[in-house]
Amino acid sequence: MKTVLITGAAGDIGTHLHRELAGKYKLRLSDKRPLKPPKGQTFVKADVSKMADALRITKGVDAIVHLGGYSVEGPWTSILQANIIGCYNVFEAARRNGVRRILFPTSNHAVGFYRRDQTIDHRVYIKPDSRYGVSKVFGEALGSLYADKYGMEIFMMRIGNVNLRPIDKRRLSIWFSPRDLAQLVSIGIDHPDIKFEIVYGISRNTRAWYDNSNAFRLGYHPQDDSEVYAAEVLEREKTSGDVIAEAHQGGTFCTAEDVANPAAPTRKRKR
Ligand code: 15L
Repeated sequence: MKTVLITGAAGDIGTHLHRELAGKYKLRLSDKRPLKPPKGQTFVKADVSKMADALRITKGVDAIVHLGGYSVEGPWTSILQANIIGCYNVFEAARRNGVRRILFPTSNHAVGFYRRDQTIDHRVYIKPDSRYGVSKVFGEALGSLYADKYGMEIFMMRIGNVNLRPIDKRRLSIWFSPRDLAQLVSIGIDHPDIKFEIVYGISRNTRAWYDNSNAFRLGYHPQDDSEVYAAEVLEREKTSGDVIAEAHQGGTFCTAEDVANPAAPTRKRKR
């Protein structure tokens, strides 16, 4: 059984992922927040913005799913620390420890300034919609470098929105159910022929803005479609009056300086 490190395991995506992958891999969970690991999984507390921590947690694993980071638009210092320095440390620690395979959750916000009437595939030029989106593009570029220069195997998932159900109109296009997430991550871990791939992390949504043929080529067969929830979602939907947000795939990330941080919902943040 492969040993897989999941960083950011206490976050939203991490929680869905380690529940879905339980029993399939030997999971080593890591986060800077405390986490009680489910039976059969281990937990190591670590802050990957420190290289020593990154080196410690990446030792002896077969693959890394690097979810740890600042997950929305926000202050540059937080993004720099978590998504630029932290991301570099994980890739570099993996290289030094001889770990070949890294799965990186880049984001729909790396390409969020494409319009909603456009269909894009994995080859389009990047169009980040936020500082956060730029930090995800940094991760994509770093992955490309580590694949070409060091022969590492890098699987980039431009993730939409992971949730039990799609929460609004925009998310009908980018919803990613937990079981489809687990399937795509398993392909990223187990596919024998990964050098550097970009795929979209979404379910088989009727309203998708992505041509996800690269994921399908690698064997992805998503089971869920947000359309099942469309009527109830659209009934609740109110227009925000933000024409830029509503015209572009990245939504409010295209205009907001700060998007509510699910990891710290009550804390006041300094700029
Ligand atoms: C993301 O990249 C974020 O990490 C997540 O919190 C959501 O905001 C998601 O995008 C989204 O676009 O819904």
